[in-house]
Amino acid sequence: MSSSKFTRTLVTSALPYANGHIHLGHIAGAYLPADIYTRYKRQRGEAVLYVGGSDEYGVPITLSALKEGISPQDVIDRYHTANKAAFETLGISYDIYGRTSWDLHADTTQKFFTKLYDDGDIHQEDMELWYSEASDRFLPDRYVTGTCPKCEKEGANADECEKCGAQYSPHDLVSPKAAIPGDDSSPILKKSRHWFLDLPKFQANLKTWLDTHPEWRANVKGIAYSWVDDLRSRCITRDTDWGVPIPLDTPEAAGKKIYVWFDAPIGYVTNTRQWGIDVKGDDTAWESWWKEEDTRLLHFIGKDNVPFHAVIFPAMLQGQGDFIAADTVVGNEYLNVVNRKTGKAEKASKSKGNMITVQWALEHFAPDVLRYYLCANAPESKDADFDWDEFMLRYNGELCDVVGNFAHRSLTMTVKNFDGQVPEPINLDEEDKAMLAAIPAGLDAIAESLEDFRFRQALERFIDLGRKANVYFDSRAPWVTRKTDMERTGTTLYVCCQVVHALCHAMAPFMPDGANKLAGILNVTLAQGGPDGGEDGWNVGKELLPAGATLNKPQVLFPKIDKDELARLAELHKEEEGQ
Ligand code: B3M
Ligand code: ZN
Repeated sequence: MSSSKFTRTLVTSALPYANGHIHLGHIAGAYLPADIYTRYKRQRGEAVLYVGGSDEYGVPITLSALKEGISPQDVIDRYHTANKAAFETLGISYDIYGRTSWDLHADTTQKFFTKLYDDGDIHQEDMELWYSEASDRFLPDRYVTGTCPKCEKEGANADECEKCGAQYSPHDLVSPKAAIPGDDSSPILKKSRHWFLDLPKFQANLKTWLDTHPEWRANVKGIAYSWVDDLRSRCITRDTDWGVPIPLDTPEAAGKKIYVWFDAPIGYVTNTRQWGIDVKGDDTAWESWWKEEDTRLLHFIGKDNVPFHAVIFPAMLQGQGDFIAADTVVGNEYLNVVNRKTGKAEKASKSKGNMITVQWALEHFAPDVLRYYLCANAPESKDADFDWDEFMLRYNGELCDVVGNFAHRSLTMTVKNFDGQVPEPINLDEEDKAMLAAIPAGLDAIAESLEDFRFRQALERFIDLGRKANVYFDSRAPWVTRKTDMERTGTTLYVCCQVVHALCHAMAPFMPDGANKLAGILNVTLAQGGPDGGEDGWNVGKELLPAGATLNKPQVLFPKIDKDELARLAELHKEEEGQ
């Protein structure tokens, strides 16, 4: 295990824009893997802190506000509240879910900026930018559209064309027009002072740091190296009134703000700070998480955010002088959606109406159901497809039929025939011993996959332990031996109860609701852990329940999804969320 030189782990998940509802693709990529990892670490008794929150600045938010005729604050309040609730219901167990609109965040961001500025890592330049005389304002990014200089299609963005994929300088956009409600005038180019982060200064150190991490996923390394090899200064300010103010007392900085991609990752620091204030009553508590070499910093993100987490933010951290660097950036690919009519996978997009929001999914499915499929089918090393039918088949056929069914038949037979108690084992034979030996081996194998961020494999290994248990159960046939040999039946069910107990602990990071239910039936406690660490509760799964331990009334852990109901919901989704 590579985590030995570390005594605490700081886990971050990308901060979703508070400009729309999070959807299942986001969950499969940046949130569920981070949550499973964090829950696992807590269970191990390792000190771990999981920070997340909303990303609340940037042009898309002001544009939404303009379109709806409401304030940017209204937009972020709406989506921050909705997304925070969706994460909670799904069991994404943040220690804090913060907001970049907090005053504390402006303070943290400005400190970052000032340190870089004072050290000469930020310089200023005058740029020529589109300006609307009609609205008396600069038109950043998506506030301008025009004709693509390459394919000549209309409706191209200021610096890229979504139709042909071309990227160009805003000056090359043909027939530019303002793209804000009530203003489609032709803008002029006007001079504006901006601030740039001198990324080339950090190039050598970034390269050395990347070289120390050959173990990263290939997709992340590839993108990171291609950026580091071609580093340019980046503009980190914008002509907008929605953002963190530039901490410079010059007339040129007035009315401008820091660019959202500069402040957003600093949100991780802010949210750690706020956590320290809330939980420890101490505004220095965050520092050990960001400045001490024995902290392991991990970022969980979607592929499109790799350059910011593997190059730009690391440079910003380096420039602070006393911050640690990330140990791993876990970047995920995309979750496409299979069209039920054509059977073909399509990119999830708002315009296709095939995005499944977490909010909608949770109205119709239990959190464990979604967590199971999204982990079993996570886009770890390549894109994955969300397929409604496969979703049902895998959940029903694996989690319900293998693990749920094994636990249920073992526990109901035990409770019914042995007075609600774990029976006494008499004469364990080779088959019993082999099954008992599979428990520590199985838990170790799952742990190994989790330590390596192979969440799909970890879940497969969990199901494999259930498969072995079913083979054992069928071979011992306690429903037959019950009629002739109660001793043999008791021994079999003793072994089965031990596997159920192990499955309960191993299930907890993936399907916390099922694990809690099962722990209640078994009368055992699952380790909670947290930022201060605790006892190792993972290996408790390897310990044996004593004969005579009392069991509570079994209940179905994972109810099956009905085929017709699934078809109805897939249709309903199209009506309610599709376009
Ligand atoms: N809000 C983009 C996204 O949601 C951006 C991530 C910020 S992470 C610091 O994918
Ligand atoms: Zn084009």
